[in-house]
Amino acid sequence: MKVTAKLTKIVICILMIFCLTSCNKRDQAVSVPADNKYITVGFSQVGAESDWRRANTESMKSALSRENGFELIYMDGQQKQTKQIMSVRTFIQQGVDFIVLAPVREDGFSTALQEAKAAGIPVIIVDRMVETENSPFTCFVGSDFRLEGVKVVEWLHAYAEAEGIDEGTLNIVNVQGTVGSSAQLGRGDGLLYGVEKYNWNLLDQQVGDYTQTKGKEVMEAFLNTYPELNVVYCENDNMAFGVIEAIEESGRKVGTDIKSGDILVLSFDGVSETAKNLVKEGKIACIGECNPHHGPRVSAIITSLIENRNVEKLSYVDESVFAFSDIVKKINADGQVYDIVNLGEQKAPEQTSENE
Ligand code: GYE
Repeated sequence: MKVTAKLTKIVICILMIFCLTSCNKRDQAVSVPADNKYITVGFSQVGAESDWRRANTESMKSALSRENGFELIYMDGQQKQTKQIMSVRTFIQQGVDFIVLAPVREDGFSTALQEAKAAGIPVIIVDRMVETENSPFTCFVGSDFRLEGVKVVEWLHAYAEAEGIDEGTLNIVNVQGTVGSSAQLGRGDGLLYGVEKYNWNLLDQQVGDYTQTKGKEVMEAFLNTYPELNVVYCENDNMAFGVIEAIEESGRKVGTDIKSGDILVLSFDGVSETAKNLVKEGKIACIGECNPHHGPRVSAIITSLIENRNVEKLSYVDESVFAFSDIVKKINADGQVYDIVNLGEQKAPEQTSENE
């Protein structure tokens, strides 16, 4: 027994020495204080407005955990830029090793980012972007929101063609995300590209701030003003949930049969089961997927920076397109072909009788 206890002590000592030397190696590369047991990361999150955001927060928290060697200081911006700027300043005062910022909008962060730069703290921008002029940051990882928009737009065009729907009869309203956020700017741009290319009628665009409640409010107003509307381009799934409620309460039908008077809903994210089930039912016709799992990506970036390895300035994640049926199998967006993932009821394979 005594021998086992001694051996255990020796193993613990070896492990401690190993840990200390590897921490020191990190210290040399990015000036993490030598007595720091963990890499401290201040993360300013946008808020908790959607299922996407909740999944993103979870991904960040689990990747940047103590178990993985991080001390995460998490701050919820409650969708307010002033709160996020305050968080960045607090992180600077606390002398964190890294700042991670998911900016609620693109403009308005330059002073705070210049202050972080002056303090020598690397800033990683996640999910949405900041405007690039005068806003210093180390690198960005997130989505190409315009491309997401173009994919959904190309799906709608291909669907209209496949169904023989005259595109001049498409009367679209846009339920927008938070104004000035990259997701709103990019997806909005994608829609305008489609409207111009295919001569669709864009009736109106109003802000729903990515929440179910506001999405519903905006849709109620649209339904009152535009009886001719037959397509809703909705800049996230949670707003789409509100949109669907509003349509159903108004007595109109949500669905994909535009010629028979259905209102067709398009959306973004595809993170929650609720959203995927709505696609299955045809209540959301198509979703441009938006990937929220940035935690492991951010931790890999931090590791690379610590080890003085090169990191890409801008990295965009791969995303696909979900639809209610396989009537459209592929689309071409910005010169690249994407397969459409059919979430609709799969037809059972045809039975073949053994006696045949
Ligand atoms: O689509 C939406 C959210 O920035 C990608 O923000 C994100 C968007 C996402 O709240 O649901």
